[in-house]
Amino acid sequence: MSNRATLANAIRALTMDAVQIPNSGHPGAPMGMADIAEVLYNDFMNHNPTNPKWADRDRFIMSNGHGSMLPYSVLHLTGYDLSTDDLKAFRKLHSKTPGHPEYGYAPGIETTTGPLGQGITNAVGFALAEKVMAAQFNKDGHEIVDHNTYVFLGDGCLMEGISQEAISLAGSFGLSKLICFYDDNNISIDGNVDGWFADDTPKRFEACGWDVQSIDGHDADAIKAATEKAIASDKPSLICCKTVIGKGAPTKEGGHHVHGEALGEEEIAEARKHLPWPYAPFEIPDEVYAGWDAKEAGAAKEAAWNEKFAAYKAAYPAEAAEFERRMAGDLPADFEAQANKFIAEVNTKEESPATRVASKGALNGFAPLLPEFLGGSADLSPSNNTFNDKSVRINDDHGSASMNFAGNYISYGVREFGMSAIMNGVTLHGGLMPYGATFLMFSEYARNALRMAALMKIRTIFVYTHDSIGLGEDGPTHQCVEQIPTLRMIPNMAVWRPCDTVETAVAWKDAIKNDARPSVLIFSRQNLPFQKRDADQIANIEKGGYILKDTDGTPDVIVIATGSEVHLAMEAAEASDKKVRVVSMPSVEVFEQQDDAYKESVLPAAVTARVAVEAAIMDGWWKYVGTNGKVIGMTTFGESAPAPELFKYFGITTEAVSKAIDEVA
Ligand SMILES: Cc1ncc(C[n+]2csc(CCOP(=O)(O)OP(=O)(O)O)c2C)c(N)n1
Ligand SMILES: [Mg+2]
Repeated sequence: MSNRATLANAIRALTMDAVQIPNSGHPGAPMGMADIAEVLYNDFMNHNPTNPKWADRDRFIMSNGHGSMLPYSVLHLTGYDLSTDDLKAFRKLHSKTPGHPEYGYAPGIETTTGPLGQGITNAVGFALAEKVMAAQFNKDGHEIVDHNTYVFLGDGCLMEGISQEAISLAGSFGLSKLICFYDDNNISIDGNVDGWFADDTPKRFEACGWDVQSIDGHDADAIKAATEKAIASDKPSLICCKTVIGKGAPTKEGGHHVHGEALGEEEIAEARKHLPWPYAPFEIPDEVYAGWDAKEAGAAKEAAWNEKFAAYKAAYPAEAAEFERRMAGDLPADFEAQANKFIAEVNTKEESPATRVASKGALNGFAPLLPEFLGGSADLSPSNNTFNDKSVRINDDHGSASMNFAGNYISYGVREFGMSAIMNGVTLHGGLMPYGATFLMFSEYARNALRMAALMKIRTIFVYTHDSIGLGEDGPTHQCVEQIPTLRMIPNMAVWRPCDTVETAVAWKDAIKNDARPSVLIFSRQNLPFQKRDADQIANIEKGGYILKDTDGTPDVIVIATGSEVHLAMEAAEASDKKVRVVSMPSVEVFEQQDDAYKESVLPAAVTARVAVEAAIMDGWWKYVGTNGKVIGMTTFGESAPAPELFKYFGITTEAVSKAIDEVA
């Protein structure tokens, strides 16, 4: 059997050789953290390489995602379906080994990392999901949910502001099964970090309620002892590991160039002597593979869990079936029928509240169907209307620090980015469907987490209220103008801006149903009038855009509107002596996904006289109205005044739509 140093050197060798092929990548972090990875995987990780999705596996997250060759090496060595050829294809088009770890490529990669700070925040979501699933499903003598979340992170993750949001929440929640290893190498890209990162990191974490240990990150015994202590702790744990970046590269270790530059053939040759690693590139001796191989042990661990689960299933068959359904991400079998029934009920009520209120109504309709909902808000629950009749607080709002993890609602505090990246972690963990809210304006604070959800093709639901100048007196700091159009630009993201109660319920249904993309649901602060529709029109809302009001024969003009401007279009159409069709387009992206025949039926190419109206920056609408069309929208920031005055001041009125109709027709 190989000794620990040799096993760790296998990571170093695979890293330096893989990075050398494209002459691009980051050898420093994997070589520096190799000893930690060796101890963690060989002594602690509960995982099964032949079933990377085993429900109760420990999760591993490389938050310093530039060090991607570390997880790739470990996954290869422990026996995942990641071959030597896959490692040689590092950073090549469509390889399983992209520059940063991407969810859905190599098996065993739990989340996409690279944007620093988000991996640790995802990990808080994983650890939170573990606690919630355990509280919801475990029974006396049946601990079917019981796993740790392990994180590697670097100086960069800790410099990012989002890490403070994550650390603070993990401490408040007491996420005792979250164990982080900090690659304390004193180096980031610009050099030695003392000039820009002089924090007392242990004190910072201690202040947030974490257990902190400081060790030599190259001392296997110390790593092992610290990990044992961290596992036993009832707090989240940080293990500060003093390391040498690029350890093993004889002339380059410890310097900042090794962070993100290939070592070069000469240095690699010297490293082979220095480590020592007397083997050819990608040659791993059998005894080294044997030292790493986790297939047999992993299968045994999973088999033991399967037995546990079988006993649970015998005692609690309904709960076991729910657990399996939820971990698979499937909706209840009758969801579609129940959802449509609910939407029909909403339609018969013909109510005209603000869509943020309609959203609460939709949650009250859907939440009884979906015990997997994990709701929340970044300290705007009363404004966002996200706390619904089925909501049960996890964190108390009356001064108790104790947690009720069997609940389903979280006050995230004022942490929009943290909330969003935590929700992504919760989604990725499985078993829960997170939605979280803030004002639409503060989607800006969260934006990269939205992009990551879209990139990972995961179902995270981002709820945003107070969508435009329609919020009124809070003024231009809170009034969205560019947010709606720019959110629409994120690939694989559905953005919904419904105009009334029925569209709101359909938007929620669509977000719930689509498990391969995130959704943004945008709601108004102000009341919006109910629109009458027939059954076909209601069915067509799910197509993103549909004819809300039509005329006999070919229309003279088509007016396209969303959200709070739909009723302006309807009023102008009523008042016009022209044949005006009104198209409500609550989701441009979903409409774009329809077939050409449907799109042509809604927006016939022959009808070129077109107007679009939306209280936002107008740029996106020209593709539908053409250069001869008219767009009514915003060109500047808002102003501080009551909403009706603002709509008048900015010229977003029924009269303006009427005038535009006359100008284009
Ligand atoms: C949000 C974000 N900003 C910037 C970068 C670019 N970047 C990648 S690694 C890095 C420095 C990270 O330093 P550290 O975490 O200490 O990594 P080490 O050099 O020790 O491997 C930077 C700035 C990034 N990936 N994400
Ligand atoms: Mg560093």
